[in-house]
Amino acid sequence: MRHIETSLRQGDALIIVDVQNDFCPGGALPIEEGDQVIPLLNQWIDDALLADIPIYVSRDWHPVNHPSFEEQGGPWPSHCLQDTMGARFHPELRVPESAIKITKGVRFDQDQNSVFDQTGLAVQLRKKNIRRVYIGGLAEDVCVLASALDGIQEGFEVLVIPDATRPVTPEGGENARRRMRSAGVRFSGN
Ligand code: VGL
Ligand code: ZN
Repeated sequence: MRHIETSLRQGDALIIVDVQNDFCPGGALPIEEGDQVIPLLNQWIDDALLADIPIYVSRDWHPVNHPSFEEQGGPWPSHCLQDTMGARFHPELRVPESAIKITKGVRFDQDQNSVFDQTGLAVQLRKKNIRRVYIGGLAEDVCVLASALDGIQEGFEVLVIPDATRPVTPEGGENARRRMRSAGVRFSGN
C-alpha cells in the first residue's frame, strides 16, 4: 500500500475506536470488512508516533448481562465480554506502548457508544491543548458516529478518516455520514 500523507500536527489527537476481534469477520458482532481498516490505521499510528501526536485507542468492554445485549432487551448479540479473546484488539492493529486506552461499555445501567461518554476524555484532551481529533475504527454508524458527534459537542474539530471505518449496515453508514456532516464533522482526504 502506498504510504499516505497525513496532515497531523501539534494540537491533534488520533482516536481509534473499538478495533476488536468481535467486530471483525469471525467475531460475535462482525462488521463486513471490519478488519480492512487496520492497514490504514497502522499508517496513521506510525505518522502519529513520528509527529508526537497522542494516540487514544478505545475498547468496548462489557460485563456479562450488559444492557446492550439482546437477552437483556438491548439491540446487540453478546459481544466484547471483558477479558475474552473477542474483546482483545485485533492482533494486526499495531497498538503502540504509548497509546492511551479508553475502556467503555462497562456500566451496568447503560451503554456508552461514545468515547467521550463519562470517560473524562474531553477534559483530558483540553488539558493537553488538543483542538482537533482524527477518528477511525468501528463501527461507523455506532461508536464512531457517537464519538464524532460528541467531539463536536465538546468543541473539538473532528475529522473522520473515511477509509479507516466501516458501518454495521450500508444504510446505517450513509445515515451516519449525513448526520456527521450536518453536525460539522469533516472527512479527511485519507
Ligand atoms: C459498537 C455495537 C455495539 C461499536 C459497540 O463499537 O461500534 N457497536 N457495541
Ligand atoms: Zn458494545
